[in-house]
Amino acid sequence: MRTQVAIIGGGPAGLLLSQLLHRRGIDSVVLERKTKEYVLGRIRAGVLEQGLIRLMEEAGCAERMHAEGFTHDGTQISYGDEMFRVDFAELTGTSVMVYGQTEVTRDLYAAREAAGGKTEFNVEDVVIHNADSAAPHVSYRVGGAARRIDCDFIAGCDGFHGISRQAIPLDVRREYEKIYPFGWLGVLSETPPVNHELIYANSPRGFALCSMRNDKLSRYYVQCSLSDSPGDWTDRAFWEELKRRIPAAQADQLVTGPSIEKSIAPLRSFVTEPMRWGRLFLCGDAAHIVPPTGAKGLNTAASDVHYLYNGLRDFYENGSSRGIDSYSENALKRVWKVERFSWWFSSLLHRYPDQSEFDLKIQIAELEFLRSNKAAQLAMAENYVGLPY
Ligand code: FAS
Ligand code: PHB
Repeated sequence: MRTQVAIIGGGPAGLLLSQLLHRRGIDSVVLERKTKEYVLGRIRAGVLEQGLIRLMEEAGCAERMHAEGFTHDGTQISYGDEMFRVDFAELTGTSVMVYGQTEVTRDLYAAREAAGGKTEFNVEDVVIHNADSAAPHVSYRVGGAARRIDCDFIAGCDGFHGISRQAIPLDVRREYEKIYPFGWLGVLSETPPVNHELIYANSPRGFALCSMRNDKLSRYYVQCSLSDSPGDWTDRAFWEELKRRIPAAQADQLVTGPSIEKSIAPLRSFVTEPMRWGRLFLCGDAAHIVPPTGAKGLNTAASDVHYLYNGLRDFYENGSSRGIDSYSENALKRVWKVERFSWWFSSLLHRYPDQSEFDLKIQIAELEFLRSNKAAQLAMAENYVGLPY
């Protein structure tokens, strides 16, 4: 088989890139290790930046998002029984959208299918060949049969546990990592959200987050030990712990119910450099990971796609390699700013085992400063709604 762009990974990064390229008449094939149902079954991000919203519009996939998504003009931040609001709309003139990653991915799959896009599921043994040549190819197996795709370019959109990053030689690749000493236990429940906006909660017992997917489907998280597993937490234990970590007024309003999904995500900051090697370009979690505190994982996959899509367009439409040659540098400039914000917001809200009494005082002082200072709120809001591409 031959295509212009071979895309490894059928998550949001790979699908969005494939759909955008298709809209410009550029051919791609998506290789996905799992089934579509498995990909759609993963419960992940919930907040979209304006940049991703605009890309979904450009991809022709934004109708349901605009119909069912919720615009959020601000967020609540609580510490103990104190709570204050950061007003994104007033400070930045823009907002974010609450619309689950599952739905973004569902819309992208629907668009690819409607366009007759080629996605191979259940692929195995994907190997990247000759990425540092003008004639790269990808080999893989599906249903036991060996396959090969000859292409002009390869987009590694296969997430943190994919194979693309490893295709960049160790003497070329630099990796930067910070592992956080805790995880997030997440619960999805068919209950009305406790608040119409998100609540990011700092409490002496640890971080909590009150989020949602719609007015009948809530998403909650509590910081948990890395040694925990979802089975260690009954629904009752989760709800009782969540109530201890949010202000009493909200805890009293909390509607609990059976969990329909319960999972634990470890937290890490991770960046690999460069994000390009020859004709191979890394996108999304394949190149970088952030703690989910700042809701940046999915949104930074989107900004990578923006840079790569426009670079490939420039190559095919104008014969210019300027966009693909500057891809890694441009993407990494924004990635590191997102890493900084996600690290800062995580440091502000979580309890760390090695925190001293002084550290805890500084954390509260930082929260009080954010509460009282418009410049501090503007800096937080500009990062949260999404830095410019
Ligand atoms: P993805 O990991 O979504 O997709 C990669 C795809 O490649 C997968 O479908 C995988 O099956 C496939 N793949 C892997 N290896 C392959 C191979 N060898 N061959 C073919 N296909 C292969 N972000 C937030 O903003 N908020 C959150 O709350 C949040 N929660 C998260 C919870 C968890 C458990 C995880 C892991 C991530 C979470 N994230 C969150 C981050 C997440 O949303 C990612 O940023 C987002 O999925 C990135 O999209 P992709 O880069 O497409 O990677
Ligand atoms: C979510 O709704 O899953 C969510 C929202 C905001 C975050 C992280 C996760 O920062």
